[in-house]
Amino acid sequence: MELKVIGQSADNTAEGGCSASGCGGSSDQLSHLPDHIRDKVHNHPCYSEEAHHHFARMHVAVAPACNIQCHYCNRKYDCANESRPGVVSELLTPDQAVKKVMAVAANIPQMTVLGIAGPGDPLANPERTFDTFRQLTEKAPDIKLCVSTNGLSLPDQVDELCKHNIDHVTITINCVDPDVGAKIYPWIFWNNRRIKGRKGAKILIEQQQKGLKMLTDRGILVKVNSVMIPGVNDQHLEEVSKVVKEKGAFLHNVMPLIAEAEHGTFYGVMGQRGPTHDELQNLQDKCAGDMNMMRHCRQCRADAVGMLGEDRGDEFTMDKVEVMDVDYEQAMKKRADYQAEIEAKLEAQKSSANETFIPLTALTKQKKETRPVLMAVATSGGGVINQHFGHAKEFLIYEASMTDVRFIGHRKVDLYCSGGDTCGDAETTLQKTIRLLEGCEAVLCSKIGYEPWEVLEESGIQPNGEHAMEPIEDAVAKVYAEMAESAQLEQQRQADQLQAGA
Ligand code: CLF
Ligand code: SF4
Repeated sequence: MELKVIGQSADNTAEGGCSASGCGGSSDQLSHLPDHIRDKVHNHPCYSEEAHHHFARMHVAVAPACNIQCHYCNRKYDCANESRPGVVSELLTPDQAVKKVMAVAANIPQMTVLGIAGPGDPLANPERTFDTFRQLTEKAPDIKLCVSTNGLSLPDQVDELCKHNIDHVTITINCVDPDVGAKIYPWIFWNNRRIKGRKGAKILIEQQQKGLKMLTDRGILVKVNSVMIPGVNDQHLEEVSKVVKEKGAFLHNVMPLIAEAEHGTFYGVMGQRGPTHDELQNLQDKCAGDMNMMRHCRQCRADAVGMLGEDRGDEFTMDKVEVMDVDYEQAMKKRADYQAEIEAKLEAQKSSANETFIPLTALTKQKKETRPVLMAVATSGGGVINQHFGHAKEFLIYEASMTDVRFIGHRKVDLYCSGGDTCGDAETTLQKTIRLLEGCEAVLCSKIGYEPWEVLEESGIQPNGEHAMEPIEDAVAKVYAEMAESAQLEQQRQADQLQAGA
């Protein structure tokens, strides 16, 4: 039976809401939502943190043009609104996109959402975007439709979005102050003219805010993405969070700037840095006071396919899709059964968890005040610890304390072990992984080799393979309780105090 572990103030949900575990909806957080909203988010991997462990999304790259310029974007690369830098492998026509969606849906039963997120701005390519949505509404009615935009032409497109039953819209809003905007957007293209600097930023901001209000007035769920750019808008994003919340946005996703010189972006070339893990988490925590925060975003490519954090795009290139024989009626039935099975499993877990609610404090006899601890978790999905340390492409990061276990983000790492040929590089890659896990005191995985075990221990990170196949939050809570029992956390706290005093 699954053990549901809660903290001392777990019934104090008013304080936390989504922010209690830091994200746009774990199971408990969805329960306070009205039914019609819960229906929209419960299997959307971006709008629900829990759903991202179980359901997949895909993007189709049908929208090449853009009507603004962001300093973090190079047209050659995916739209940074919803992506990480990386060329789109194939630009698709709407007909090709529809074929691809149906092929993916037939082969990945967890796929619930189709998003259009670039490589330019979907609403700057309205014919291609809406042709794709129109065809999919008819041919694949079981798939949720989602779109992401910079917002410039959003107010003009709201009616069309409603017509196609688009229930989820993301707007990238990096500022509500044109002076800040002028540092992010060199120009916009508006009424057939290029408008530069503050004037252009002001128009963009007005359009974004107007579009946001129009959507929420119509009951469409809006997620706001913001790119955190240290020294440019980092101090300003709390204000953005307040403003968009007031206008009814459902979720705020503060993402780190990705800027490398080799991407050829203005920020990359100028050496503008992105935020550190701590800076990002601090800002997300500050914004969480006002808003539901998304912390599990993977800054996907505009042609991403699969669960968040995995990319199965190579399995569905157009040459492969063209020769796939898809019986969508049959596939739709299979998908419905598969997804019902996942839902039933989650429901069963929730009710058994409700019966066995155990406060975190009950897991430890340690009564002294203990400090919070960061732990890294290796998982390949399903909400359980089920991945070998050496096979993890990313680690989920959880913060455990005596009052809570909360998901706070993920960190991408290079593969430690990818087979014999790369063994010569193993040490370097392992060291890199350890650097990325900075701040974490334990790593939970299904298995781990002897060598990385030793190196992790030497680096002050305790490897733990004892909780394979257990639900993540339960396992994290148990490991925390063990650390508290062994007085490890208290001793460390005293050492920290001594050091601070020295
Ligand atoms: Fe795609 Fe975006 Fe829809 Fe999700 S992604 S259009 S809302 S279906 Fe999700 Fe990817 Fe983050 Fe976007 S993890 S980049 S938030
Ligand atoms: Fe690039 Fe997207 Fe910005 Fe357009 S909106 S410039 S495609 S990041």
